[in-house]
Amino acid sequence: STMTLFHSPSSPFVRKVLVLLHETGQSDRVALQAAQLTPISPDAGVVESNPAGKIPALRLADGSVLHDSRVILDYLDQQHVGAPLIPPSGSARWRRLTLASLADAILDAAVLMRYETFLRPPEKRWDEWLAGQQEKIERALAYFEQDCLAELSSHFDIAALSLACALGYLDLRQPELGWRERYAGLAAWYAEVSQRPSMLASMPPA
Ligand code: GSH
Repeated sequence: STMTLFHSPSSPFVRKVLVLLHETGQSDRVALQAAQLTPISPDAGVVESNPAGKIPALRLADGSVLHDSRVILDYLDQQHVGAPLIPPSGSARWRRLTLASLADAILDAAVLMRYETFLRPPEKRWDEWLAGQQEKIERALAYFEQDCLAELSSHFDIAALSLACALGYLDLRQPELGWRERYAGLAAWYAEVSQRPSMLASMPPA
């Protein structure tokens, strides 16, 4: 393979890259390099490639490095000849990228909450801040449920795969959230898309 992806099996942002690679038939082009990292224990190899110390980062054949996940997905979507997963132009492009951004916002909030509860010493936790992150997730889910079900079902592109990875991450880190009880449309949609080979192949370990 010609490219190297800094990778962790539980990172939902990495999963977006894996899903796009699978959906576009490019999985064989990328070697995975395991990285274990948190904001308080950075990975030296990752930091060398991405000063932000975050994954995913993708090293190309010429040694240059791309990050973050949005840039990597944009790049990889231009490296195959099938139907693009990011609309190349027009209002569809901005709409689908905005929905993908909202899915990423769910992930940003959920990853920050994970650090707050898993890394931060209990006596230093800040409940209002956690509640604020949870509200972002709830508002985004409600918006997807109320306004976007038809759009999501139309095709499995950048917007749909980003939300699918976000819902998968909520199942992993917030199993008690019970989002399916409040968002039946999303639950039905996710039941279907989570069975796609790309989603099954990239499932995080339990
Ligand atoms: N906006 C970034 C993207 O879309 O790639 C977010 C990536 C991100 O937050 N990655 C997490 C990470 O590397 C792992 S899921 N965290 C380490 C840190 O924040 O130092």
